[in-house]
Amino acid sequence: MKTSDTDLIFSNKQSKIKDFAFDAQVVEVFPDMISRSVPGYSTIIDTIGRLSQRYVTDNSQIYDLGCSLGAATLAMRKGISAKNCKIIGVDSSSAMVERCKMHVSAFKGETPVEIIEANILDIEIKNASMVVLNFTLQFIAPEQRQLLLSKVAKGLNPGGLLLLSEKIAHTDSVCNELLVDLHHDFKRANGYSELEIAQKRTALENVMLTDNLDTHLKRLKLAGFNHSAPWFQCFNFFSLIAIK
Ligand code: GEK
Repeated sequence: MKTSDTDLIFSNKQSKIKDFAFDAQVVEVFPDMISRSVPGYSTIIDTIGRLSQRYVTDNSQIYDLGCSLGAATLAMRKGISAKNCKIIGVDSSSAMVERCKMHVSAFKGETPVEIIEANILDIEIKNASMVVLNFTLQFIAPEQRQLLLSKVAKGLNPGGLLLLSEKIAHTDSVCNELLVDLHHDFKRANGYSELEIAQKRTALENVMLTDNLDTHLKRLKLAGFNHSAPWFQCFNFFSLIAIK
């Protein structure tokens, strides 16, 4: 059923497709958009909550980088049993931050949450026991990615955890094509038309640049993580854990 929360952004033919932006129009339909577009999104959010129970330690900070409407923040606030912690959610979209603050304050929770409008490249990360980059690194310029991950590793306490979810490009072009097509099937099954799929793909072309799995694992190692592994894959969507 289509309601006012349904993502119809690319449903009409656009004469010129602009680069995708996290603006007020996207914020309005974001929960519908992400759940119909990202396979396994709810599993990943649930697992972030479960990991926070295991990894968040007393007197530490937790960062949700590119927090959008705060889904991961809220899952962690529910999962954390450690005392005297603080969750810091950061997003560079003012429309997202405004809506995220409203959304987070609608739920009760013991752990305090601060939602900040900032570029994650500019913020300081310190005394962290857990950091989440849930489908955000892919929007950062490729030449800045190593720097960002090194900053995250530096700000994590020993034993601290990074959860990194990304859309990934496979090096084998035949398999990559099949996995991209299976993802499009997933979107078709969730009610997106061929026109919507094609127009969104064009809008993302310049703003979402994907890496392959090997690049991600090498980058995590170089950043200073002692352990890393993918824990989730569906088609070309991955989620990795990395431990300092
Ligand atoms: C979730 N993690 O629901 N600094 C801060 N925020 C940024 C930057 C930046 N440089 N670049 C992009 N963003 C969320 C989903 S969405 C993924 C993350 C998607 C923000 C951007 O404004 C958007 O809110 C988010 O990163 C990416 O678990 O829509 O595919």
